[in-house]
Amino acid sequence: MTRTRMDIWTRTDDEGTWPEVLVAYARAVETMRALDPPTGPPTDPLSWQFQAAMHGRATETGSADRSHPLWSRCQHGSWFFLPWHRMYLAAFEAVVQHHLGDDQWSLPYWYALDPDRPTAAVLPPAFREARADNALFTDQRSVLANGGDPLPDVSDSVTQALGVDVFATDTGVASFGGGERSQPSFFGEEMGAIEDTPHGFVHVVVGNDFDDQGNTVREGWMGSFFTAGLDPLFWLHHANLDRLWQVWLDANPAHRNPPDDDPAWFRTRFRFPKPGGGTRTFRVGDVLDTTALGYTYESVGVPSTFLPAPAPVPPGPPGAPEAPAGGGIEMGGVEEAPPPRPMATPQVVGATQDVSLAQAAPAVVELSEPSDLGLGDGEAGAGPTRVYLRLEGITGTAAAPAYEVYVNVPAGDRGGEHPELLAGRLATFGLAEASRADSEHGGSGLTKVFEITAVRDALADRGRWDPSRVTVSFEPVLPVPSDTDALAQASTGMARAPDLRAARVVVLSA
Ligand SMILES: [Cu+2]
Repeated sequence: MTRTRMDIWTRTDDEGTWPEVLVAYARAVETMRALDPPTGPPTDPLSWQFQAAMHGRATETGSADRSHPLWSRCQHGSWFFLPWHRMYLAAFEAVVQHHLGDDQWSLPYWYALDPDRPTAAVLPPAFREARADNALFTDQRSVLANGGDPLPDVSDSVTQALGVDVFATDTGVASFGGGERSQPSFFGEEMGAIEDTPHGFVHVVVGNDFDDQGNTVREGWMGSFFTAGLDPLFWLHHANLDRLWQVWLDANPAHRNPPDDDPAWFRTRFRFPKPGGGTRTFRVGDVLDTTALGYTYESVGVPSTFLPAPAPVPPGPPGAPEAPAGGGIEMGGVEEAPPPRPMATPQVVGATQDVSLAQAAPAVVELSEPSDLGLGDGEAGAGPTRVYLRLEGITGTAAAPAYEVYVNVPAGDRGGEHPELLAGRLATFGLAEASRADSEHGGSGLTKVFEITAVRDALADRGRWDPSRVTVSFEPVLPVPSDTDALAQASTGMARAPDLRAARVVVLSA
């Protein structure tokens, strides 16, 4: 029988009575914590700290602890991000079921940045009840999160992510799920749209406190790879990311997972402890259908803010009949979407090196050949040139939870006055880990790509596209808790000013 993972806010009533699924979850968390030794590393694979260590655990010097073969194995910055976390959740769900003696218990999800439901941007009440006997509460969270304030509304990033048309890419353009990699990657460097915001943003804002300038004043569990799984809320947040993968697949018939004949995707396997001893190995190809893993989601509806782009039409020889409207090709009664339009190989049309992203002045990218980037090509039938902004090698030790990235904001204006110039948001989860010299890629940092075709078009419509250069400005997203006294108390330590940099800011056309 297929189980349903429920939306935690639809299970929450006004009286604050805990839904049964959370009463059981809290019991399991207690049981699992009791399996951890009072000090020292965890030893029981079914314990709370061990489960969290599989995502990440830090050594004393702050590097990834791999002293156990199952530790520090999370996948970020690549197309393995979504499938690895799906496996991790399925294995965790089985552990909770085991402890509860209930094989029907299903992990609920928290849709923190629902464009249609701003009220759900608040932590569910059970996680905020500050009692010593509440296993779902921790003070290792931000004042904003535990205070019941809504997270800053960046829900349009969810809408934007759902509109990204490819799951993964090896050409440096924007993707939904992350960059293609031939090997598992703790920090694959190239984040997909879904991994950045909503995923990383929720991590940082739930975990860390910031002052009103965006300086980090306190770090909690959700803010770091090495501690995130210790927060019981982590699992509900990731259930939502897992759900959004299905929402993306359903949002447009042209959306699809990487092909199953790609062994680097389909056959890559990961191992997780299972109840009763031993481990269970999943291949990526085994987890592409949630019903095969025994669950579905209460809702996988696309937000009302999402306007599906018309399905792309594959190019045919001149004079060939056009593909049917709507992009569907009837084949034996089964609607089969055409493959996405083959994209021209992206070309670098401008780049600038070593840019501070924590400064007010915009970065300037001179375009190598003054270019309209294909404006007007639309009439020629080839489709307009698509334009991308790529931020490579983003490093730093401290940053605001996210930055809004704007293109060609007029001098003296703030980006917020020009929503049509917003390229997207860059969340800074994983920044410090990816910047360490002893990390997987020697501290080469994160990479984030935005498609800015619509921004280019908006500028051109106003006669403001500058063919010789693109300017890029970064404005911090500042979470401001209503309980300023609690924030002042939390921030007894030193405020760490953002030192975010990008090795290269690149404009691509395709
Ligand atoms: Cu995460």
